[in-house]
Amino acid sequence: MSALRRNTDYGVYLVTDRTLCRGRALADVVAAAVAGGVTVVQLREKHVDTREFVELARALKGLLAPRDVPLLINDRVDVALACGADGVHVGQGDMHPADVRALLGHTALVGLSVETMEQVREAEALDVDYLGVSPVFATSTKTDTAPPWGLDGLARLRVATECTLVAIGGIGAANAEQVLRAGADGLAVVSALCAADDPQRAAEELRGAVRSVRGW
Ligand code: TZP
Ligand code: MG
Repeated sequence: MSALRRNTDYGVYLVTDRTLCRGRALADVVAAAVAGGVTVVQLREKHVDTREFVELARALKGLLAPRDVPLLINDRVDVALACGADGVHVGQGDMHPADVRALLGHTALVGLSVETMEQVREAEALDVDYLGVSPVFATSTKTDTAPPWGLDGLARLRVATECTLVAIGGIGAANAEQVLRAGADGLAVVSALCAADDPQRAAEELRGAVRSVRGW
């Protein structure tokens, strides 16, 4: 297993959404959030043409590489390859994780969203680095989701699998510790960072929750 796959800390995982950045440049929001302690960034673009997606990805990779923060691309293996990203995150309807792995190779990060226990069982047989527990809570950022796992569902998942669990959906400073105590290894957030008045401070708060639950 690669050093990247062994060492990546999913503690504070920023998933981007330019529409929530309130007119600020995505790179500025990401840079501030990273300064506050974001450990992984996923570029998620739903309504952009491919050329612009690659340009955005390349710019973010240039920003993140010197800071040693891995960049994942949502859905698109071709975009990840073009920009030299560290990995790809896919959902259940996207390219199969085995095909993503075959295309990206064994050093890359591959994440998969799971919405049911059956999907978790299937995922355990796959060579993925983490499962996105989606959604933990209902969220207005993404409305076409499966029913939320809730803290109880997350806690059940924690005892049912040894996979790395990254919780997503409705997470912010107010509930971060609860989500971690229920068993999440990491917190994936969109609006709590992209739409924050002060993304650096918001990231610091999430990082503080991770530190306090992990005991360091
Ligand atoms: N997948 C499941 S919920 C979600 C995604 C991309 C959006 C989470 O957004 P927020 O603003 O952190 O609730
Ligand atoms: Mg997807």
